[in-house]
Amino acid sequence: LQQKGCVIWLTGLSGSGKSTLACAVSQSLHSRGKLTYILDGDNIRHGLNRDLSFSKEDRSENIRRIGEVAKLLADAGVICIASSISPYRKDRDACRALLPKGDFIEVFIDVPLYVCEARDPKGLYKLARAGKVKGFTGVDDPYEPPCSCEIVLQQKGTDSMSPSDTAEILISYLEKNGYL
Ligand code: GGZ
Repeated sequence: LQQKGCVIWLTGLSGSGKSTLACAVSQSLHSRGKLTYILDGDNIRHGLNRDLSFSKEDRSENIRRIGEVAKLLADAGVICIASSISPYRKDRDACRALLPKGDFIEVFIDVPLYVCEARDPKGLYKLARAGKVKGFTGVDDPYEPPCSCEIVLQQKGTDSMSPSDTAEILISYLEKNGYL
């Protein structure tokens, strides 16, 4: 196997477009013959992490486990794309510390809360505002943006970033840094 593994860590609010971007990057890498794997927070919470809630402690444990699995995949030469809110800086930094320098690529999907809330693809913001879902990130639970990360994808205003454009930014980063 000639491939060097790494972890692309997508962090951002619910509805910011993490899963869509993860799919776009993954497809683009497949078309280049690369092996990828998406660890999607929402999916993993149905299996490996189905015992975890959205409390601060359980979110940390969620991220810790995803970080450990991502590390295993990267060790095996896979380009692993982790996509979860991962609201706490400390938890993301702990995942970074599991990997050799350079192999953890943190990407902040910086979409304003009001835009995510307007999209509300699953109606969860609406439920959170109505008090029917408690502790929802951005509404009544914290999100700590990265202080320094490898890539910031910033959306200004309400025009959505195109997934193929943002995927291309990540692909270029991988190329420049010797992962492709
Ligand atoms: C945030 C929640 C919550 C609460 C359910 N807070 O947009 P989605 O629906 O598909 O993605 C969200 C997902 C978040 O799971 P993560 O594992 O990424 O979160 S964390 O990294 O904070 O552990 C959302 C849904 O689960 N969801 N309740 N209270 N998001």
